[in-house]
Amino acid sequence: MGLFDKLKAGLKKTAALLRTDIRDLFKTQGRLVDEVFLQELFAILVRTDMGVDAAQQTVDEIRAAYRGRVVQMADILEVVKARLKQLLAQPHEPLRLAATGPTVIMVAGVNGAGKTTSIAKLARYFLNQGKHVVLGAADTFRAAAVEQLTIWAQRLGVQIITGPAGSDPASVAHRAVAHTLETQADVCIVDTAGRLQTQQNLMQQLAKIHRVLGKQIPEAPHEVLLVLDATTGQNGISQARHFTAAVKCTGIILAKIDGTAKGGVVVAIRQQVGLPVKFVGVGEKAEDLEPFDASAFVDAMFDEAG
Ligand SMILES: Nc1nc2c(ncn2[C@@H]2O[C@H](COP(=O)(O)OP(=O)(O)OP(=O)(O)O)[C@@H](O)[C@H]2O)c(=O)[nH]1
Ligand SMILES: [Mg+2]
Repeated sequence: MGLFDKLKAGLKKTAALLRTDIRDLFKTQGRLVDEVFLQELFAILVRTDMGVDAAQQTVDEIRAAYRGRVVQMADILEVVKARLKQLLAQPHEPLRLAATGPTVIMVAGVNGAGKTTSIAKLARYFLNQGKHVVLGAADTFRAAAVEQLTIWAQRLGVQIITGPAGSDPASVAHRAVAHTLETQADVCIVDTAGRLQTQQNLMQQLAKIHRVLGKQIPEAPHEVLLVLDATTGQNGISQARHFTAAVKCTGIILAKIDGTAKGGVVVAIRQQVGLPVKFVGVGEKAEDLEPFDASAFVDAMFDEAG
């Protein structure tokens, strides 16, 4: 499957809902743009979870362009897509890699968001580029978490550094980077816990891991990727605020976009969280990770709406 096809498959639920909704809007050939039409369109856009603000801006633009005129579906889609692409625009930022020596990536997010799976996907992404990858299983809170990452490491054929359950996660992270340096691997990806006894403990732990990595390699971690679960909708926005308060996150991986019809949430996230979306997760397999591209994303969302 090509990149766009995979994205399309990932956004199938969102596109299907939009397709039905937008077709309903145009039951007759063409439609008069009046306040009733604009309200209906607003409701459709809000249902994608893009946020009231983005939906309002889009509807305002359509009102300004077409009020009192009869339009076809294609006219409306063109304006909606252009506006969303504009709202999603971000500096083209691929992952920041170390200029020399290994790149260290720390991955954070609430429990169940998709961290461990996303790490496997990132590992696959780097392996595809011929890079050597080391994983650090610094989620020592749950024994099953280490097991899960170990299974991925075996499947992908990459090295993994673990510690006993309950041991200091920062020490696991430290050993993972040490191993990366020793073996001259290219990338070290560090998994972290999504839940501890308290939220405060979790945030302190993340901050400590971050500090330890920075002591080993001055620029590390080169990326701190926050994994958000698209199926929890705009919850992700408040999660992002909590995490960025504890560690400086550098980008978002929006996981499980395939599990929701509310793919528009990426717009709300982009608008309200000052972080670039670097990847979207489109399934449970290691290859189900797509670099984020605003234009392709919007096209896939509205695929076949016309
Ligand atoms: N459909 C789909 N499922 C996903 C995706 N990413 C992760 N999952 C699933 O979501 C569930 C949780 O993923 P994990 O990677 O274990 O999440 P985590 O953040 O590491 O969870 P904790 O370690 O408990 O904090 C698993 O069943 C994954 O297979 C995705 O992009 N699409
Ligand atoms: Mg995990």
